[in-house]
Amino acid sequence: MFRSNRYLIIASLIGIVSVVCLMILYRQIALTAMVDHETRSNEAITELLSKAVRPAYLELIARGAAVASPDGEPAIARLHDEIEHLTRKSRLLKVKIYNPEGTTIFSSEVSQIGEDKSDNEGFLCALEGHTMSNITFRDEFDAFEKKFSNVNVVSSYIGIYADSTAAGGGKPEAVFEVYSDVTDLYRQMQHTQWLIVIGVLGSTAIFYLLLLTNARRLDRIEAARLEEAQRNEAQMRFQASHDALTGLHNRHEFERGAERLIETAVQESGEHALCFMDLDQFKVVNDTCGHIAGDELLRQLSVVLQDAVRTNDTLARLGGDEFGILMEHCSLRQAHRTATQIQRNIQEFQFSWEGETFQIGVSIGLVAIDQTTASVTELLKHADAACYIAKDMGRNQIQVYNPDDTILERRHGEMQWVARINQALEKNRFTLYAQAIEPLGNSVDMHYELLLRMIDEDGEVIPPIKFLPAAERYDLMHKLDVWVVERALSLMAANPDFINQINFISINLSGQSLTHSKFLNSVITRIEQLDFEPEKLCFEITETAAISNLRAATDFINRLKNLGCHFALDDFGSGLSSFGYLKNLPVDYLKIDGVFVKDVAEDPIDHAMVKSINDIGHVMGMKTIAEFVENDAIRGILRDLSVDYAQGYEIGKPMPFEDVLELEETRNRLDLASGD
Ligand SMILES: Nc1nc2c(ncn2[C@@H]2O[C@H](COP(=O)(O)OP(=O)(O)OP(=O)(O)O)[C@@H](O)[C@H]2O)c(=O)[nH]1
Ligand SMILES: [Mg+2]
Repeated sequence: MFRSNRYLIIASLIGIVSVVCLMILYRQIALTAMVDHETRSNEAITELLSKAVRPAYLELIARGAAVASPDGEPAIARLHDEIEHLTRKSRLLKVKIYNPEGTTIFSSEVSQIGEDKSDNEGFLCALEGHTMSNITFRDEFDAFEKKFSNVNVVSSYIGIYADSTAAGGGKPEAVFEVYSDVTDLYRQMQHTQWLIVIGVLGSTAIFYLLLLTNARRLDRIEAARLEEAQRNEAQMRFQASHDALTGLHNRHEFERGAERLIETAVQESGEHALCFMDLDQFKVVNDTCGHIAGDELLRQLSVVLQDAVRTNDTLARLGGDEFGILMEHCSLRQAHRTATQIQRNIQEFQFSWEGETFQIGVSIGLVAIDQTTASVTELLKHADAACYIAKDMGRNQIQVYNPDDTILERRHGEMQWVARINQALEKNRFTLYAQAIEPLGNSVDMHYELLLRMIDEDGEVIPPIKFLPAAERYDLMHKLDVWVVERALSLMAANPDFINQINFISINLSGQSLTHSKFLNSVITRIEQLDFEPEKLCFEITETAAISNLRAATDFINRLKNLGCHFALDDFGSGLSSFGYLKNLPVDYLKIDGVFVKDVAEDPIDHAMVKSINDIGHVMGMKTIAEFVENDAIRGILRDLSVDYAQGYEIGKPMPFEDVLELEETRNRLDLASGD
């Protein structure tokens, strides 16, 4: 029951009690008023009556005890007749007369004559000069010669004085007791009382009916509000523990579950397992069909996963394309079987979006939860490490965590590099090297590629091979790109003479930066701020980065090309390599991957590869650049194949940008001198 109803019941009870009390009060007041009114009426009638029969009652008083046997007493009979005659048309039913000593000297009911009333309260009151009245109900009442039944009578004791002016002064000469019939009055009063009761109760009932209707309405509103509040609370509780996209548990809930399992493993010596999954190449779906498609894939995969787990297992989306399962009371062997089944289910699942179909792979890391598990953080770190190995082994693999794994050591090493890269970025401990790219034909279009180096705490130069894998793995490439672009543009703006002498400067960009629209805008703004020719800038992107972010890459290239910048496709031929993609990438230069170039003199296959890449590039209107040109023989072959540019130790090793500036200056000076 709701509160307003409860209040209404209490109010009803109070209302009923109030009505009853009011009725009792009304009845009391009405009775008192009626008796008062009747008393005054009795006094008036008695005064007249006493005057009329004074000689008769005085005679009887004077005779005193002689009236002991009233039957047949003529004086009494006369008085009786006189009084009856006088009161015939009044409401007086009975009259009694007492002498001042309290003896009944007359009564219209003859049998009462002679009774002693000297100690009667009414009589004593009348002796004092006051009239006392009482109302009583009689089921039978003798009045003169008649008998009445069910009557209400008011009886009044009234003192009669010889001299009416002495009333209230001395003793009365007689006391009259008269009974008047108030049955009709009393009935009328009761009738009125019932009318009031009915009226009050009726209006109260209507009032309560209205209140009840309102209370019901209020209760309904209150119930709806309560229901909504409960629904909101349940929804909030759900949102706090579930992932909004898939409806699975979220990371927070998963970690709580893992904590519980670690505790039970200690207490009950139980064995549980954690399965960590990261989808393979999920980015491809996002990049080719958009994020909405990616989201839909995640949703559909959640259903596939849900079907594969037991009801008491906890399945959660841990973030991005990562999922986790807590397998309760499950050995590693059993967990491996489930993971294999999950992997099979995911592979069999085909995701279709706007005519394109994708087959998804998943890399899985498995870890046991037992007494040795130290904490949730460590557990997740191990699961992530095992998944990393699964990725490293070629993806779509299951790897059980083993602390002795050498790959884990490598990963640990990478983690340390992450800290060092961040520190170096903070302290600006990076520098740019430059390597020459020389034309192989008659052209004089010399240009340079800028290469990143880290300077360690002791001032040693660290080659990129040491820190780039960690930067790539832990999403730091974009930060490095931001640093490189800013530094390169500043150097170029600060050395206009050098820039004028060369064709352009190449800067490498990672796949991560291609998808950053903010980055693209900041590059454009910076080029405009520094006020140099965008034609002097060439961006190199790797074939793999461009293909796996095809849409973003094409957009990126087009916007900067509109400004005048050039683009080169780096390491072409080594990656996912499809000439088909090339048609979609509006680049100006094609850099033939060094792996084909370095053995081009000895290996006919490499020779054929270089030749076909070069031919295709030319057909598409691109210029070609061969990397890894390490000796003159290679340079000769490339020239024969009509490759446009060469880069490698034979042409020039990478050197600090400042050294290149100096070298160019010296060369210029020498050129000028020999010209003189
Ligand atoms: N559609 C969609 N994409 C997301 C969401 N959260 C993260 N991603 C994307 O998911 C991708 C996950 O990246 P990774 O797992 O590192 O890359 P991957 O392409 O799956 O490659 P590997 O895992 O290395 O095989 C990133 O591109 C994120 O932008 C999301 O809620 N919806
Ligand atoms: Mg992934």
